[in-house]
Amino acid sequence: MKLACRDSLLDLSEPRVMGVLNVTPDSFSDGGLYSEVAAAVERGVTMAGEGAAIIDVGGESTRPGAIDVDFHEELARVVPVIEQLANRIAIPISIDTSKPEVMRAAIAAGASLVNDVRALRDAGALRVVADTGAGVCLMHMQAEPRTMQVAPAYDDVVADVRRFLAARIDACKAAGIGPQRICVDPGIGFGKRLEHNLALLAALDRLAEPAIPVLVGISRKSLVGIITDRPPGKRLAGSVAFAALAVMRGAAIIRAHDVAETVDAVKVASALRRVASGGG
Ligand code: 7PJ
Repeated sequence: MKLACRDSLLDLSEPRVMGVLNVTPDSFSDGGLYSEVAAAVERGVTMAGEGAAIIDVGGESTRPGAIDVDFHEELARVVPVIEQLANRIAIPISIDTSKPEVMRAAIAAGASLVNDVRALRDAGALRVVADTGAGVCLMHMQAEPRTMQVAPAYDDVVADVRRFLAARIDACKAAGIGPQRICVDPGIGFGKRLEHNLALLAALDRLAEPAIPVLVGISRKSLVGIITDRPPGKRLAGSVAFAALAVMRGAAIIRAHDVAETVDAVKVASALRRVASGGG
């Protein structure tokens, strides 16, 4: 399996890790630590050295309750980081945004993958990805970050998410974005209770047709906190355990803050998955 991102083809024959690079002052786990450009760039270079296959740069917090960021401010945060990082690392850089203006500027600065928690539903977003040849991660979210954890409800969460992702894949294809450029994500914690998150993780191999890679972000999230009774800074072991299990369930890309540890867990799970699926 491969993911086409502009002029590069990301090899997903082995599962990969996407390193999270927040350049937001209010991200719940990094607390603005990397808000300064130089520090953010160094952090990205470090994650690439630790084995990340993608660096995901985000300038807008999507944590539950987060306030919308003005797009000028988001641009001012992410563009310099992407420009400098693109000169330092050879792996694809993704831009975590829903705003078409930010997507376009980030791609011009060197990003080749759009990671959109709104799955390109904002006006003009499909056009930017279609025009630029960027890859895209289509994520499911119920409601909006400000309200999504108030009362998440589904008839059948797996069927609902699968239907949503299939509709967004169709919208991409209609806009001229080929399936080789698309990966999908169930959006763990985005308008979901613990039981919804667990049902989706148990059904990762049923969320899309087998040729479409599945990306999952579990790192430090509240489901890990609920299960292990740990605050965000103490969720490494729980996050890494989930990463390994998500790979066993078919995940192609794991989005994580703790890259070195997650890379090891993903390698271990991948070795076992190969044997379990008869691949030797
Ligand atoms: C995700 C994301 C995720 C994708 C965030 C956090 C919250 N993008 N952006 N999937 N989560 N594709 O990192 O905890 O799960 S922001």
